[in-house]
Amino acid sequence: MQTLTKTLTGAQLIIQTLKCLGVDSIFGYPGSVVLNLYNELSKQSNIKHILTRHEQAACHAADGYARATGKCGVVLVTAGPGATNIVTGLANAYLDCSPVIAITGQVLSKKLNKEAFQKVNIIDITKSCTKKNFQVTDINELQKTIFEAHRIAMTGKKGPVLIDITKDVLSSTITSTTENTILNYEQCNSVNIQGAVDLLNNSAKPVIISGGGAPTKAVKAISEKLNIPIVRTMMGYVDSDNYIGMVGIYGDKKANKILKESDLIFAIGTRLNDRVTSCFKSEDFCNKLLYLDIKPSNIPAKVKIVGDAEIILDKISEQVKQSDNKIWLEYAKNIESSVYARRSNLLHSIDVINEIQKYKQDMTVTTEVGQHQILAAKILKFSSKNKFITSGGLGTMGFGFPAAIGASIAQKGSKVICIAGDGSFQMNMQELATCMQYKLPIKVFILNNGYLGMVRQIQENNFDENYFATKLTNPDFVKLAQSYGALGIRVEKMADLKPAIEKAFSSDLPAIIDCIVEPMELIEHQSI
Ligand SMILES: Cc1ncc(C[n+]2csc(CCOP(=O)(O)OP(=O)(O)O)c2C)c(N)n1
Ligand SMILES: [Mg+2]
Repeated sequence: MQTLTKTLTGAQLIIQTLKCLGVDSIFGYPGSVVLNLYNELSKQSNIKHILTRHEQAACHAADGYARATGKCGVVLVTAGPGATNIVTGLANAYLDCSPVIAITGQVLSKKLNKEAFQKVNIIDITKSCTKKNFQVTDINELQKTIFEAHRIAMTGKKGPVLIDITKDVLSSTITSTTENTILNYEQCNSVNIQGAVDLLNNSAKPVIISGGGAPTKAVKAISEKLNIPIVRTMMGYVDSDNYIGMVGIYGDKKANKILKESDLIFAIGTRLNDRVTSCFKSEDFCNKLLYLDIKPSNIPAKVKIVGDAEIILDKISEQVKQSDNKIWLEYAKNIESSVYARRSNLLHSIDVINEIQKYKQDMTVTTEVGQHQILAAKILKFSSKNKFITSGGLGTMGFGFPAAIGASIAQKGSKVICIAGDGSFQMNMQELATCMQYKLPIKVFILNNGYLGMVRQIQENNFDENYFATKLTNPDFVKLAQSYGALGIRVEKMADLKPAIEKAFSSDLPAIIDCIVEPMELIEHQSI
């Protein structure tokens, strides 16, 4: 509880309120409309401002910060193009349930109904990719709106909230005696525990699908109590010997196989989007689905529970009988994994990722989007959920590098690895300048196949190898790194890998390791 009794400007009030919410970093990009707030930011040292080189990157960095810390990320941009540049970042955070507060500057309130330079209706634009958005035109609404935005971003299914603030609010003043009563988190509701217990008690071949919203410890506990094999989505993290593999169209064959053979699918903390479900017949899937998530969904299921998975799994665990699924679990564990198909003697992405696994220790890894992302998600092992940061729901090329900036800032400038494709990296490679400015020793491994590989793979399989608009003419990434003052290293064969990784990891500079890999590499793909 904190009481504010000073006369403050809107700009000062925003900073006070964010500070009170525990915000220590803001990712942003200035413009005249928000300069008042920037001026106040410059006068204090509690909140660090990180200037990116593009607003989209600022939003992804705030998102990466949120995923790395579990706290709310904050992005601050100006009106008009500043605001529209964060739309992809908001949609990305929205689909992956990452809590972000976006503050956008807006033209003077008296101009809202007139033609004005840089006026866009960011409220209408972002309605469908934020949990909620607010426009503040009155300083008396400012503080409570920020608290409410934070509460919404951090509560239930987390996600981005936008606050559009008119320029006059930033400079007007308020004498406030506002009390901060922070956060009353929602509890679970509509709980059909008995239905879940009955399904589990009567199942001989259950499987858990663990998604990005599943509580790691509680999933492990119920799986090990009942001998239930666990598969995960790309966003899921599993810490259990009962883990079988990743599920879905780019998943592991064995994980999909046991899902098909199971008699009960217990899906926890996942949206069950088509990346997961489209390799199963809908009725096969839904007829044996027990679905637990914090947000109501319209996917048909035998039993649905809406609420906090941790609390509900504990309740289910208490009531369910010790079951006898040992034979099923052993069967699931012993299904043979598919063999990775090499296409040549050239270096393959899988070689690079396997080598990174040997050296990465406890470093956070982010990825861009494409074949390299799927391979990283399947191969790399982590000590905790927030160590692997990837764009699951939106699949946003250009996310991984700025997300690594957010994660590195969250970890006080620590080394963070970004596994990138040559296509994706070029969507936000200007952020090398941000890494240099804030001395962030991010190590970007570009798996350079000279293609938009994942799309090229679809052309190979479905469009008679017509590689139209997927072949890339790339810059020299080593020279690019060097031009920013970063380290640039090229890897062309297996023997180059180890020395390159050692050199990159022992340096405090940002580094690009340009790994030239087999252009025609394929990743495992499954359909019905
Ligand atoms: C912003 C954006 N544009 C387009 C796509 C469609 N897309 C998905 S993967 C991919 C290719 C990515 O190429 P690259 O980064 O080189 O990765 P690779 O698959 O080669 O490993 C494309 C174009 C996307 N996901 N995001
Ligand atoms: Mg590529």
